[in-house]
Amino acid sequence: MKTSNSFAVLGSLALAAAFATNVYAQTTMNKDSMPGMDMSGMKMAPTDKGGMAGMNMPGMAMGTSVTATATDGEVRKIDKENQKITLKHGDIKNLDMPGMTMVFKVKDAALLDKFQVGSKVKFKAEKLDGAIVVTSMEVAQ
Ligand SMILES: [Cu+2]
Repeated sequence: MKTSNSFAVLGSLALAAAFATNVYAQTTMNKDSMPGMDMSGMKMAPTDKGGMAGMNMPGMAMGTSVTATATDGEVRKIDKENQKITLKHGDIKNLDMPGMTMVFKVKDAALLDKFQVGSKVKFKAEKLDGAIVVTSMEVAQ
């Protein structure tokens, strides 16, 4: 009983945090803030043990800049006409999505010019208007 209650609370907090993430990510996309982004993304992971720690996260996150976490991926297919890319990706923490291969929309078609099938990339994906969109991507070193 107790457990399922706190899960429900954690779940809605995680949702609220994810929503805030989307809003912030659109306004803070410059590369300089990447180290900060990674940190806040990790703190927000709703899978951490410990309910108390989980309760504190959204408040902490709101004080700093909350953004999408950079995710590792590999390009499987590029569809410039439809502004889509197929990526084999690792866990996308800000979307609470496990690793898989899937098609993403890209925010800007020009983003696709830098990559080829087989490129190893670091990318950020966010939910915009119900669709999961790659908002930034760069070749992984
Ligand atoms: Cu996926």
